[in-house]
This record gives sequence, C-alpha cells and structure tokens, in this order.
Amino acid sequence: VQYGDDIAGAAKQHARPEKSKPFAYGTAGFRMNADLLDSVTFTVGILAALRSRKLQGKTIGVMITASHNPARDNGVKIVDPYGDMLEQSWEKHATELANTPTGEIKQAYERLAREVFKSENREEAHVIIARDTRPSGKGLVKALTDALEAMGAKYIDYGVLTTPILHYLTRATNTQNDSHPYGEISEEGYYKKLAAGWKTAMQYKKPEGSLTVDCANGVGADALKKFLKYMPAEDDESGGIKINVVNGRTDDPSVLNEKAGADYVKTGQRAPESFDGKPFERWCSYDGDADRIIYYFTETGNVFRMLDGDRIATLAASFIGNIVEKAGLADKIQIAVVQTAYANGASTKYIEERLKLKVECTPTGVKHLHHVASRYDIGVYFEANGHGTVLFSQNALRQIRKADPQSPAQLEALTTLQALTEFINQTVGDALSDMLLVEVILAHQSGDGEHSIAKWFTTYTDLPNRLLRVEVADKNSFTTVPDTAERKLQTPEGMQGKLDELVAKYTSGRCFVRASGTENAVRVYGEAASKHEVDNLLQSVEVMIE
Ligand code: NG1
Ligand code: ZN
Repeated sequence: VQYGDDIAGAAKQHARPEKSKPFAYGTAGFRMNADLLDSVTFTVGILAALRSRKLQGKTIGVMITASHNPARDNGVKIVDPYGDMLEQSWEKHATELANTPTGEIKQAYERLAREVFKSENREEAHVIIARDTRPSGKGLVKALTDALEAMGAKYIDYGVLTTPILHYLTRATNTQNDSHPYGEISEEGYYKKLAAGWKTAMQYKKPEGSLTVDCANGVGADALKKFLKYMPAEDDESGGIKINVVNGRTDDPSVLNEKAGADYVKTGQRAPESFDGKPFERWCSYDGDADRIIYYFTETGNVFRMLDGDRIATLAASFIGNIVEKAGLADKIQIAVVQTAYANGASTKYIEERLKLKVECTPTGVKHLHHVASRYDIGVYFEANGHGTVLFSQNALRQIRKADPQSPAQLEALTTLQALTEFINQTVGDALSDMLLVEVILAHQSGDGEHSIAKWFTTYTDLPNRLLRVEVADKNSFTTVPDTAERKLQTPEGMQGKLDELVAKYTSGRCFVRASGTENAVRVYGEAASKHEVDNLLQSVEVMIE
C-alpha cells in the first residue's frame, strides 16, 4: 500500500485533539464547531482519494459547509460520482479514520486500503472541492488538500459555491464522455443549463407579480445574483420575472443564518426578521448553503402563511402528474412521492387520496429519500424542512424524448416536461432550481384572478404540529426499530409503549422520538387535531424522556 508515510507526515500538521469526543459521519457528514474540524477534514481528504481510486479514478466531491447552523460551526461531506451522497457502507470508514489518534493514522489507512482494494490499486485519484462563505472554510480546505497531496490525488478547488452546484459539477465531470453528459463542467454551465430550461418552460407564460428571495446572508445570494444575469429581462413577455434579493450580505459572517433563512422560517413558523412583504407577495428563503427552500406570504390582516417542503412536494407531484397525463405518458411513467416521518400527515393523505399517487416513507436524511425516489420513473422527494428535488429515471427521459405529440396541447405538455428535466437538479435538493420549479408551476396555474400562491396554500390544511429539540444525558440511548422509518423506539426499553398510550388520547395524534444525526439532542415531532392538543402532547412526552 502506497502513501502511508506521506500521510503520517502530513497528519502532524492536522493532529486530532487528544480529548475530543468521538466523531460520527451523520445525516450531513461531519458537522460541529469549526475549531474541532481540522483533523476530521484531513481524514476526509484521505477517504475521498481512496474512494476515487476504488471507483477507477472517478471524480469525488467534497463540500465544506454547515448549512443552516451558526457561522462558528462548519462541516464536511463527501459526494459520490453521480452527485449523490457518499455510499452508506463507507460512512463507517469515514467515522473510523476521523477517530484514529494521529500517531496511528498510517496503520489505520493501510488497514482500510487493504480492506477496500483487495489487490494493489494505482488508479489516479480525482477530487473536487467547494466551500460555503464561512470564515473557517479556507483553513479546512488546506487540511483537505494537504491530505489529497499526501495521497497523490489530483484536485480542483472551486472556491465558494452552493452545495448543489458542487454536486452538479461532480456529476457533470463524471458524465462528460457519456452520450448524455449532465452539463458543462463549470459554475457558469450550471447557470446556463437552469436558465435554458426555464426559458423553454416559460415560453408561453409571464409570472404573476414579483418574487423576493431571502438568502440567509449565505452563498446562495452570490449564486442567485450571478444566475439572474442568464435569465430573460424582467419585462420580457416570455419568462421575464422580477426577483429581489434580500439578506444577501456575504461579507459579514456574523449575520449568516441570523434571523433569516429557510431553517429560521420553518422551525419558528414565522417570516425572517427583515420581512416587509405586502399581502400575497411571494417570498422564499434559502438556507446557508442553498440546498433548502421555504415559501411564504401574508394574507390581508398580516396572517403568515408558510409553504414548506411538503407543500412543494404536493405542488410538484400534482403538476407533474397532470402534464404527464396531458403528454399521453400516464401509462408509461410511474410517479411516486417520498417523504420522511416529519411530513405533515395532511400532506400524505392529500397525495394518496386526492392525487392518487404512491407515497413512501424513509428515515431522516436526504440519502434515504434520494435512494428510494430513484427507483421510480419520476420520484418526487422532499423533507418538510425544504430539502428535496424531483428525479427522472432513464426510462422517463427516454419516454419523454421519443414521444410524438398529436396535438398542440400535447406538444406544450411535452415541452414543459422536457424543460423540467433540464433545470431540476438531479443530484440533490437545490434551492435555486426548486425555486424555478415552483415559479414555473405557479405561472402555469395563474390567470383566474386568484393569487396563485394563495390557491397553492388552500389545496389542503396542515395538521397543527410541533418539533421539539430535547437535550438528554445520552442521545445514543435512543434507538429506533429497523424498517419503521424511525417512527418507533426500540430503546430506552418500554418508552414506545408509554408514548403510544399518550398519543392514543389525542384526536389525529401522531408522535415520534429519534436521536438527531447532526446535533447532540433528541427530536420529538408531534401532530394532533388542534394546536392546544399538540402542545399538551409534546409537553407530556418531553417530561417523559428527560
Ligand atoms: P437531524 O439532525 O438528524 O434531525 C437534520 C434534519 C434533516 C436533514 C439533516 C441534514 C430535521 C428534523 N432534521 O437532521 O432533515 O436536513 O439535518 O442537514 O429537520
Ligand atoms: Zn443546507
């Protein structure tokens, strides 16, 4: 096995703090206070290069971000060649390397290399890197590239980008010689691809009113401003749209995600602090790395209305279901919606009973949703927090490409469907791309005098719900029963029984408890027929688990 000595040498500059708690590669890779992340990021560099070699030199992505978390935090995660998350069976390797004392890193690396390679492997390794706007990002990239150099890997550092753009670049790089390359391998190529899809989908439409985007003072602001240069002029009759950017300060890290952004809006069920929208004006919020989006507006009388990931999923599923039918492809393309247990029960009911589409429920974490969605011709997946996208299978793409329209209406449906496959990010949830999706749908549904966003809101009524974060002595004592999508506790023993008893007392009650993968806490989600009942239910559950 090569490189062991180089790694041991380079690791001395990035030593693991002796007394640190165990690190774990969780739902979002490694994420914690940035001061603790230097050695971890170094070991991620080793693993990324190893993974590339294992996959015959395919390019692996590494993203440095802590998304919606405070500016002092940071995180690092690995992106597989097609832009999806690191294959699950490798997560334990990431965890193991991160926890190896620096003096033993050579042996740990060599053991792992022998385990994954079986025989000698001299493939060239390729890695691409990006980071969000956090000040700690630059230093962490140094830790990463020191490891990549020790591993003899080739790398490109793309600097500051949104998470979805790094996923896009990873897939574009690995498909450049395919018969259908994913796109040009550049940040500009990403903007061009999205804008071209938008123009096609909007050729007969003009959006109603304007849209204001709260960028959480994160990297999404830079991306959106650059992207708007590729869009039709605001007053263009076909596809022109007025987009205002707010909370776009990326020069001052202290304001990142502060009282703004998708997570602030979703968890607090309130507008960002700087909100000054007029009734029925469309607003949306990105999170700190622009892979989540939440929409909202106010009704007359200042009533706040939020449209979260569940709403985007239902909007997308109903629109896409509709145009697939109009395009004459309903019997060739199967559509499903994938959710987690955090999806509002009313949305699940709406999809199954009204849209008559299949719903699947997976454990928390995008990788699970993505994986299940990819089994369908069209898989719509969203977490309630606004992370999600729509996946089109090879079969769906083929059916759309080869369909022969029999009427102008069919042609329009097919053209729109084709355009969606172009601008919807196929690798990961993407705030910018999801925003275009929502805007295209609302524009197609506008025109009968009612505000399209208000109409979207009234399709169904959410069950009152709440999400609690509870600090407990040991979150790892909370485990869930396999194959229940984390909806049933296995341990602490007896707790699920008590929980069931509590829930049974409430009309339309539902509640589950699981350990967070990104924070040192346990999350409790509950819903019931009234707000009062939810509050009551969650209070009893909190007392029980503390
Ligand atoms: P954890 O901390 O494991 O609950 C959170 C979010 C996930 C996902 C990951 C990754 C909730 C309830 N959980 O996971 O949906 O976004 O972070 O960022 O919102
Ligand atoms: Zn994010």
